[in-house]
Amino acid sequence: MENFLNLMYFFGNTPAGDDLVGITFWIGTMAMMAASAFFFLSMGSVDGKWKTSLLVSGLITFIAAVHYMYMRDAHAEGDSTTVFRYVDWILTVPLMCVEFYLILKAAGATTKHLRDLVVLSTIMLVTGYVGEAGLGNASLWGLFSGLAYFAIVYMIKFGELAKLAASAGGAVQSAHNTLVLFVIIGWAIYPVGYMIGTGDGMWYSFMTGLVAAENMDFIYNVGDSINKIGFGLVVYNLAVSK
Ligand SMILES: *C/C=C(C)/C=C/C=C(C)/C=C/C1=C(C)CCCC1(C)C
Repeated sequence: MENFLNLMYFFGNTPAGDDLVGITFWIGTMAMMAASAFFFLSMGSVDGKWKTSLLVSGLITFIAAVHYMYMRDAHAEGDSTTVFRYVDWILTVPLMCVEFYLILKAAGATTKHLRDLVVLSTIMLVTGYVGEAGLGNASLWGLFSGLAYFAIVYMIKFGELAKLAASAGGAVQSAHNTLVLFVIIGWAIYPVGYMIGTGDGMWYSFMTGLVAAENMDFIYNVGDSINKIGFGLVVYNLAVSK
């Protein structure tokens, strides 16, 4: 019993029933942990060429699980989660770029493609951090971030990577196309959360009128679960396809 209680302490205190953000940090931690175990354990049963892709899927959700524990505690203390959030993203989003590269490597993707994606995602996140942490005008820095986001979408949807995916065809092409959809639809959740969280006094303050600013973390948590676990499942699906 004592050990069980210690274990529960490790997972943290359960949040109050009406604390939606706290509950999603708590459930998010569990979901990311479960997904990591699934992706790591699946490595043993897939073709050798996909093992690294599954390893990366597991690392993405594992890194998020660890940051969710910190964010859950910070939230429970009433502290800001912004630094943990962006440290998580600066590690996991480049790993998502690695997934695009690994999937298309056999079709001719080069480390230059990977570098371009990583540079763009770093610009997207660093400029977003400046705006969200209040180090600069949130609207202006959010715009810079959005431009880098569009450049990423362009690269994978219309650029060379899209052409390589088309040349590969079959399961590789459809996995690439599904990941592209995650980036276009799933990643678009984040700028919405950002506008809600930073809307005060901005031209987009109507967003905060729709959903209160405190819900920014809730929106980010939903986005993370969809995107991080979703990305991993697309890769898993490719790895087990014939
Ligand atoms: C696992 C975490 C992921 C996939 C995080 C993705 C984050 C973004 C796509 C963030 C984008 C932003 C903008 C496009 C503009 C406003 C600032 C950001 C950083 C929220």
